[in-house]
Amino acid sequence: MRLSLRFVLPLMLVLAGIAYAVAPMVDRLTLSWFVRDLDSRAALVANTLQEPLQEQLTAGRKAKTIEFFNRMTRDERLFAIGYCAAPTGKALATRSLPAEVRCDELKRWAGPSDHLLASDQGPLHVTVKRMASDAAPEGQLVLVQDMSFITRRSEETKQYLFYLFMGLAAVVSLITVIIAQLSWRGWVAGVRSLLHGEGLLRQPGSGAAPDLPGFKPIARDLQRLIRDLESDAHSRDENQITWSPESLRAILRGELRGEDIIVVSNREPYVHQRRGDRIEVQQPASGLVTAMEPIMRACSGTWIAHGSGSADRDVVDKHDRVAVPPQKPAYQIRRVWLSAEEEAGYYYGFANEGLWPLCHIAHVRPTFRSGDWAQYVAVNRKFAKAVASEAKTKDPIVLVQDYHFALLPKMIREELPDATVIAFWHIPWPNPESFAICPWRDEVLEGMLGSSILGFHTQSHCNNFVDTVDRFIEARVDRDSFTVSFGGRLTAVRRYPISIAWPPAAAMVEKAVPDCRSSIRQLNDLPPGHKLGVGVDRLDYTKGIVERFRAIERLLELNPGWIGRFTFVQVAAPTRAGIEEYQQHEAQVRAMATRINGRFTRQGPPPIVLKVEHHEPREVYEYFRAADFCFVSSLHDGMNLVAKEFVAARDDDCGVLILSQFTGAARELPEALIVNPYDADQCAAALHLALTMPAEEQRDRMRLMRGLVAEFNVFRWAGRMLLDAAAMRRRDRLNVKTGRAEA
Ligand code: GDG
Repeated sequence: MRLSLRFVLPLMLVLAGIAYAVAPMVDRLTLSWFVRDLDSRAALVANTLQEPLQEQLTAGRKAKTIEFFNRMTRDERLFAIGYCAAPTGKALATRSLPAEVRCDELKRWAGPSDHLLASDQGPLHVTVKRMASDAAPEGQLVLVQDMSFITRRSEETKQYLFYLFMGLAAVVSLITVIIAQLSWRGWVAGVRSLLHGEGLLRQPGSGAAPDLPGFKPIARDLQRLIRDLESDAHSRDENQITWSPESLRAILRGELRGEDIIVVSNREPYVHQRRGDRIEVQQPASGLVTAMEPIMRACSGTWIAHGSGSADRDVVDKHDRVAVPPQKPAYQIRRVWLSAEEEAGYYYGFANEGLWPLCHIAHVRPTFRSGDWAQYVAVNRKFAKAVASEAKTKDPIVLVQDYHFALLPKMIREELPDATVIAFWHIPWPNPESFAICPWRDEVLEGMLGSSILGFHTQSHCNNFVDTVDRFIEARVDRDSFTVSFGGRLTAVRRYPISIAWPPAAAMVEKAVPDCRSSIRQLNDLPPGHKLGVGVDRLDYTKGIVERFRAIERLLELNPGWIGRFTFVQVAAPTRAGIEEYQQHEAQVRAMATRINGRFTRQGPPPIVLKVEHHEPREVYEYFRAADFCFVSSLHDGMNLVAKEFVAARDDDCGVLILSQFTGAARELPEALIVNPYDADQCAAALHLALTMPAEEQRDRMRLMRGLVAEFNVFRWAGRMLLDAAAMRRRDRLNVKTGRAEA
């Protein structure tokens, strides 16, 4: 309305001005037309009068002539008629002949443009025609015509003109306003669609956004620009933050305003075990737990996990919840109970005999059984129900962890359509050909695409996932934005390299490095100054422990001088012992250590000490601090946190990290000695290099690695995901709002 007034009023004024300026021109033009008409009319009248007038004059009937003239002037336009027999004397005329028209001054009206006479009666037109006869050779007829009708008509014309321009203004304004309104709405709809990231690019799930082809060429660029600006803003924000539990809490408060956060994982962060009549609390050996635990301490949500400890049921409340950490409770664990069959099918079967080898290129064949799959589906459903029952709001943020819960994102969405589901896949994602082995390939992919955000450690895992989706299911993949649109929903596939808490907990590093060196050597019957290497892993075939031992064997073959002067301690936490492949692997690792020790032990300590038992984190750190090097030889590893923990443990800036090129960590820690674990000679050379590396070089390398881990710590990992989730929630809310406004 405001727009219309702003536009219409000036337009009307302009047109009125034009009408005002044009009117005199039109006046002049019509006047000249009318004068021409009057001239020819006068000629006609004169011709008509000629004969009867001559007759009257010849007969000398003056009175009759005047009467004849009077009759003629009954015509409303013929105002007066007169006859001058000679240039002197009085005219024989009607009474209406103006006094200015005199016989002695007829020349005044003779010119072609001198016909006008202003009088009290209005404007008059005077025509003088020669009308000679024998009796009056200089006779002249005077015709005076009334011109007031011209003035009347001119006034009427001016009025019509004015109305015409006003009408024109109204019509032009109306058309312009309609066009402006239509195109404004079109723009608004178009820009709205662009901002929604919908419509113009025809993304499914966009609702009925209008298809405006004119916008298409710019839509992609605009979207990219918005994304770039967003990610620029993010990375600026990210870099400006010192990532710590406090900053993470501040983000949760500021960006998510204390929203409901739920974590779901198979493994629980604290396990209650019965030892005789005592209950012990254990922290499991798990990279996922290592990463998520400090996050949960920072944001105090609910962690839903399988209650696997022998005393777990004894310590929960009636809702199956227990507050942890035991010394200083900061968040809740909600335990989900699984039967032996469920655990066998879901955990040991589908997850660890199927998906785990499927996703790792470690040359162990995946085994898929339909019974395992059924349990996997049922347990995922059970956890989805647990999420729904733990949710305090209808739109919680749910962080789904790992390959045990590929179906959970979709199931959560069925229970809580407004939830923001962030799924993180802690292990690699294989290429499409490898993944195609899985008989429930499509169901797994569709389950994962229930996530709002799907995270992997590296870009190549993201690429593999997107390629797999593109190959096997009917989804729209956008490689610019790295999003997948499936079933009317969008999943952002993002790289979030995981890390560890920084700085490490004070308790982990409180014992001085020299003390750690001596106590660990003492503990393992090694002489002081004895060279020590460590490996810390779950006893898993993907960790390359066999290849590690082969490299040690090769080192001793190539450099026998190290025999008796160097020992490698392998801390191997038992894991998935119910699976035959793991039992065989453990047997193989044990046998190999025994064989190598048999081959290379002289009088001194053995080259390999194998500790197949669980260690507390503090003990693990003591090993890290005591060692000259740490060897991570995974055959394939999503990230590998041991590498980062070793770096974090070395606040003395000493120690060498030997790191497999097949870990995600190798992309972040190039200052490590990067090796191919399948190449025993290369690994042996790296071992030798590590054992002989000057302290200065160790320090230079270690400082760079510590800088990276400090900067890209686990709080940043979680913070980035949560910031992305917050941005996504803001965008969704805006879309809902603008969608409503459109309706
Ligand atoms: C998966 C991915 C990814 C080991 N032994 C003991 C023990 N550990 C701790 C280590 C470390 C953790 O376990 C192992 O973490 P990793 O990252 O090396 O490996 P996964 O368990 O396979 O983890 C992996 C990770 O998820 C996170 O996303 O990095 O790629 O495979 O923290 O110190 N801890 C205790 N006792 C032990 O005996 N307490």
